[in-house]
Amino acid sequence: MMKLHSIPLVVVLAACGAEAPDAISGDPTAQNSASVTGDARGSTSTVWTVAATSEAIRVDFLVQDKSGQVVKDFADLNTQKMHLFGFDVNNLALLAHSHPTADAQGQFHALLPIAPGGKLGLFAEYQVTGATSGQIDRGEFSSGSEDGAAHFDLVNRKKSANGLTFTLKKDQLMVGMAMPLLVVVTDASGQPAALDPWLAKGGHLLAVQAAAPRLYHFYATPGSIPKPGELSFNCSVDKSGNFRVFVQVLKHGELEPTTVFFDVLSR
Ligand SMILES: [Cu+2]
Repeated sequence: MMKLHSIPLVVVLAACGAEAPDAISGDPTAQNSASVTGDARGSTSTVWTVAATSEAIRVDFLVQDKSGQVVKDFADLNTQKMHLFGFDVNNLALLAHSHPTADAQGQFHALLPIAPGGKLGLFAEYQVTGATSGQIDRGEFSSGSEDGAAHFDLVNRKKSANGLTFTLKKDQLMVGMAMPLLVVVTDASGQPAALDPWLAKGGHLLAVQAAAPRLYHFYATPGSIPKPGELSFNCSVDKSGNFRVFVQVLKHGELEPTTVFFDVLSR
């Protein structure tokens, strides 16, 4: 049993596309976990129960419909029923991208690392069976300390990780217009990297702005890869300003994705 310690708590929840999430403050000393029902702007909403231990953040959540019934029937969305993303809201680090499964009651469970910046942003992406598209719900958990704001670096266009080099060749984001972000991935010898599809796509791109009010998720479909090692993401955003975009690809023969990020300006 991990030791729980008392920390201030704020849980915020809103459906995807919400302009400004409503903040709900908990009593900072009475408890270290809270269950808060969000303002359901979509047809369903996510109810988060978040608790901090000294080593991790325990996240339990479920999806409910407008009448409060727990939703248990999900369609496959990029091969998975549920995608959970965790961000450090203050310094915009991607802490987790996992695929929890639901228990018999329809509750999903996950353990996430503690956000060094003190605030954890949570996103659940799913598609209810029968719905025409997926949706992303947001939650936020604060451990009280507020350390570090994201520093956006609009200059560095080359990043290396796991023996792969990522070069951002096109980065012209525009509000209300789909624009390609082009990423070239090469291996240690400078040749186009051998990549496998991951979650049914050639690559995944996650985009957030400061404080991660919303998560955008774009794909490079395998059939749209222009050349080996090239990933073109058709990105459409509805806000101007700095974005941090996380590129996730699966190196050939590996099981876990390699992730890098770039900072880009949306005009
Ligand atoms: Cu996922």
